[in-house]
Amino acid sequence: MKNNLNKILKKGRALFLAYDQGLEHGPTDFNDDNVDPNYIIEIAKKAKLNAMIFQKGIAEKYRKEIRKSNIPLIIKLNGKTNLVKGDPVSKQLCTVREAINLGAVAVGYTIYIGSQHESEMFREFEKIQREAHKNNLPVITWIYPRGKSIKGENKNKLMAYAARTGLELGADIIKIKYEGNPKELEWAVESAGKTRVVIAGGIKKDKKELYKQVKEIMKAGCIGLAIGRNIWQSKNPLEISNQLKKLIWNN
Ligand code: FBP
Repeated sequence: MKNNLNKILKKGRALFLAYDQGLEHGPTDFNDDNVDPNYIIEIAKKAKLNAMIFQKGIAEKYRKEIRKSNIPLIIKLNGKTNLVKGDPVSKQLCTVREAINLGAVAVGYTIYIGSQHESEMFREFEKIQREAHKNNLPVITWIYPRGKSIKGENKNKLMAYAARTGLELGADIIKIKYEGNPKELEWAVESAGKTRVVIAGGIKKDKKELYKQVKEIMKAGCIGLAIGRNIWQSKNPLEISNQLKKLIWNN
């Protein structure tokens, strides 16, 4: 595959702005400002972030504004609401071809390892990965251990399983959650081999706590973050973005 990762990485590192929470959690994550996709596009543009991550609907409706921002677009190809209970499954909502036509330079896909529906997502991902690579598009895979069968498992230990799954399935970048143990995260990065690792932000935390975690994340060998709420729920998203950039690139 021709390496198009340079379109979304800078000096091998990344700060991606995630904004698919409207589907995943509902508008409960939003206020009057950040409910508007234009607010997110402006943050990405002003803070010169590596890329923005949207679902197909936002990519379509805000196409003009996204193009004008000159910030690379990553389209998330699957998704789900949190209204359905039980073991999660996230199915494809947009094709690789549609994503390319909407201007995406990379695509994203979530897999819930441990879910009883894991194999359905594996099957779908396998086709997406092949088509994306045929078109020189990097694939970012959100890998979150979920479901009844992982109850009681050590979340820190599962980071490495998630990371390794990404390598085995052919992801270019995997996005995992940091569970707080730096040594286990280092092992996860090692387990991911040549697949790069970025970390999700999670619910909005105190700035100091966030910066401390990012230092640990970078020290463990991750290439950066794919983060949403901690930036766009902040009263000062540009200040947070600039500080995160310092921690990612000056480390
Ligand atoms: P945040 O930084 O806001 O946590 O976003 C990261 C992310 O992976 C989003 O892309 C996604 O919508 C959300 O987390 C899913 O989180 P969860 O499945 O834990 O509710």
